[in-house]
Amino acid sequence: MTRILTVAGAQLGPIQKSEGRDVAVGRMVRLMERAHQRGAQVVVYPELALTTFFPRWYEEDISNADNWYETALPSNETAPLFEAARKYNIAFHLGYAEKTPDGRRFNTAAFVDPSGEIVLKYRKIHLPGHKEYEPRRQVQHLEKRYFEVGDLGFPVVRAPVAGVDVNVGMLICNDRRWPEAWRELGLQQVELVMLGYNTPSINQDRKGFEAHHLRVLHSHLSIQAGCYQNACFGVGVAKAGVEDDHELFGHSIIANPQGEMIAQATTWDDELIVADCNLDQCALGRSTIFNFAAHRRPEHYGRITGQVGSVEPPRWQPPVNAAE
Ligand code: CDV
Repeated sequence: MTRILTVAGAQLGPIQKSEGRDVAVGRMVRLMERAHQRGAQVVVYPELALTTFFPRWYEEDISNADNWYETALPSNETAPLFEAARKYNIAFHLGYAEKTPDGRRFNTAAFVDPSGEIVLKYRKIHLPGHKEYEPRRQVQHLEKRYFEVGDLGFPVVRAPVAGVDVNVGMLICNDRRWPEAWRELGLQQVELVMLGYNTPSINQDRKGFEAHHLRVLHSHLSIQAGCYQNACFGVGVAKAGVEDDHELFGHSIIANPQGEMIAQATTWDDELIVADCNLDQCALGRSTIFNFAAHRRPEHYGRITGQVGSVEPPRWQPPVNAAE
C-alpha cells in the first residue's frame, strides 16, 4: 500500500515583542483548523513559534529573559494547541524555547502526536550568532547567550502518523545549512525532516552586503539539497514579516526526495502550505545514487568529525627535476 502523508507547513507572520503567547497560540490553532480542512495529518510550525524572535534583544541578566521560555508542555497557554490537535486528530511540530527543571536552556522542537504525547524532541545544535552584546551589529543575534548547544544529537524515530509509519527527524533553522546535520538524519533513513526558521532578510553581521533574493536562495538551496542527498521530504517553515522593525524573509517550502520544491509560501503572513508526500518516493534515491552502504567512504571523511575550522592547504611545490 502506498504511504501518503499530507503535510502542512504553518508559516507564521510576525509576533511583536509586546504580544503574549495567547496571540500566537490563537493564530496557530486557526492554522491547524485550516490544515484539517485541507486534509493534513501533520502541521509544522516555525522555530520559537510562541514568541517574537527574542534572541535579538539583549538582557544582561539572563533570568530577566525567563518569560520567553517554556518550562512545561503543555502549559496553560499552549493547552489550546494540544486540544486542537486532539480535536482534529493532527500531529504537530512545535519550535519553542525550553528551560529544563535544572535550569538549562535550549532552542527546542517537539513532535507531538494527536493525543498530546511528545514522540520526539530535538535541541538545536548549530547555534548562530554570539554570546555578548556586539555594538557594531545592526541587530543582535544572541542565540549563543540564550541557549546551550543541543544535547540530544540528531534523533530519528519511526512513528505512526495517521496510520502510516514514518521515519521522522528534525532540524532547527541554521542546522539546515549544514550537510553534516542532514547526513546524520539520512544515515537513520529519515523520510520526513521538519524544520522551523527565523531568518532575517538582511545579513546583520555588517561584514558585507547580501541581497535579499540570495538569502532566500540559500535557504531553499540548503533544504532542497538536504532532501535530495538524503532521499527524504523536508518541510521548512518560517516566521515571516516585520517584528518590531526587523524583517524575517518567510518563503517556507516543502521539498521532495528529488530536491524539487512541491509547495511554497508567497506571503509574509500566517499562511498554510500543503503537500501530499508519497513516502515511498524515498526508496529510489536511497537504493541507487545515495545507497550509503554501497557508496559511502567514511575512511576518507576524517576531517568531518576530527576538525572544526578550515586549514590552509600546503603550498604546491614544483617537482625537482632530477636531470638538471
Ligand atoms: N535563527 C537562525 O538560526 N537564524 C540564522 C540566521 C542568523 C542566519 C539562519 O541560519 O537562518
